[in-house]
Amino acid sequence: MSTPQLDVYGFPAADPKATSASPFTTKIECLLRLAGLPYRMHVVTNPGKTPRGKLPYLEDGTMTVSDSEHIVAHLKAARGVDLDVSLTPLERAQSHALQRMIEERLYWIIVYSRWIDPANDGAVYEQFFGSLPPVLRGLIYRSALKTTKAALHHQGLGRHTADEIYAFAARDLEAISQTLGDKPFLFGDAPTLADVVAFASLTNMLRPDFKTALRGLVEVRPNLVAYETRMGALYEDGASIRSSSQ
Ligand SMILES: N[C@@H](CCC(=O)N[C@@H](CS)C(=O)NCC(=O)O)C(=O)O
Repeated sequence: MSTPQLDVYGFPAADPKATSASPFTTKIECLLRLAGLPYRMHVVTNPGKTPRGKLPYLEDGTMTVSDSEHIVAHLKAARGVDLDVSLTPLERAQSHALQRMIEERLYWIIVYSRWIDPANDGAVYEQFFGSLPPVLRGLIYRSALKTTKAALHHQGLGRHTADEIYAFAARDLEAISQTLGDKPFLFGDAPTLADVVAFASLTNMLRPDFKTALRGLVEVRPNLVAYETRMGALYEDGASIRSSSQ
């Protein structure tokens, strides 16, 4: 029996020079590319119609796997993808802590910087909803903005000032920068899952055309800028294994 095709469902890029606007979608694409596993990409714009209301999700034959963390576990169990084989137990623990910081805190700061920061007023409207018919655009944008504001409020970040939020980001970015030091990748000479996760967020801070203080906070840390370029080259090298669903 032949191995089933992998189908990834995720958000599109906000602009042509960027990866998916969703760090979690970028993470799965990057992991598959580093692992050399061909996949078919399905661009989805309405996460409300997905199995758990979030992107990305993966179809592997008859199995549907939602949430990037479950997808990583599935790819390890079903396809033998494990970028962390050579990490020590201590490095695995450090990698886990870094990933949670990036995905559970920095992620929300990216969301804040795009949707709420007054510097970006209107940018999300154009970049995420610009392709919708004009009658629907305003309606869907206002509903998504309301949901995003509520999510940031409940998460807690939305209760702070912009200066406080970007000060949180600076500390998180400094932690990544110090962990990286002058090594090519976070845990040495080869990329691991933590690099995939860090790249997915850093590239989303540097590349898309949002006026965000986050870009400046990355740019003052030259090792992070060079690292994003290094990971970006690996990501691009794997582009040929992606096919489009259209
Ligand atoms: N823990 C999830 C987070 C996924 C997530 O937050 N996805 C966002 C896009 S970056 C999403 O689908 N948001 C749509 C919504 O909440 O309505 C994962 O790792 O996949």
